[in-house]
Amino acid sequence: MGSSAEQDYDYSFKILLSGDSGVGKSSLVQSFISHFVDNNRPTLGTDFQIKYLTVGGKKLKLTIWDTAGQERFRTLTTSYYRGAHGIIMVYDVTRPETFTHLTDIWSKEVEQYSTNQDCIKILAGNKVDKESERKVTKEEASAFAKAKGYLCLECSAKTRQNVEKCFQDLAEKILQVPNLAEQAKNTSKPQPKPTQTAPPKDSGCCTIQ
Ligand SMILES: Nc1nc2c(ncn2[C@@H]2O[C@H](COP(=O)(O)OP(=O)(O)O)[C@@H](O)[C@H]2O)c(=O)[nH]1
Ligand SMILES: [Mg+2]
Repeated sequence: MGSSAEQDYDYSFKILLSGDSGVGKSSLVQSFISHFVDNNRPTLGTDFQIKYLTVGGKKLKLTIWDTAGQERFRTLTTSYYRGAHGIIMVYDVTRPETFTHLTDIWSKEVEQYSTNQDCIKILAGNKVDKESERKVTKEEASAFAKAKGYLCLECSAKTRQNVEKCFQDLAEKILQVPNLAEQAKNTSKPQPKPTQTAPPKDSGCCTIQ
């Protein structure tokens, strides 16, 4: 995509990921951005990545913030959450404690630090490719999501199952919230160029002699 096309988006959304270390947050972002998950790649100290997406005929610029591993010490703070339009809350379906930490800790932190009260959250149960090791049921996850008003799905960064859908559902829902959509509108989108062209230099037609 060329640079002029990249500015040609209708909305810019800040999306971020929350949840325990090792649940697959960075892998989900990688899987979404580049369709490639390197199992040996450590969590990098990245700040954000950008992906363009068209949803419902609208061109969206997603700025996706991932943690740099500081979630291990539970030190994600206001600056990380500030201005988020959508939050992906990730747990590992094979590790029940990662789900409990979401319900008991991360969801509270998200509520406390989100500056957008209407911010959309999606609960993502990752690693469903390890079905035989599953410890968290779909039912308990969706009951929690329903009680909190979160969207929810299960996914696998490894097989890419529901990865695209996760970001798409989130973006779709953000677009439906007038406050969020308005705030995220691209006000510097280049206007269509006027069709008229300037007369060629020295054409003489308008030159006062
Ligand atoms: N089987 C499986 N492993 C995954 C999946 N997503 C991530 N992993 C692995 O889980 C580990 C932690 O992933 P990472 O993305 O670093 O987690 P983060 O700490 O939440 O960012 C890595 O070894 C990944 O390869 C998945 O969907 N399925
Ligand atoms: Mg990570």
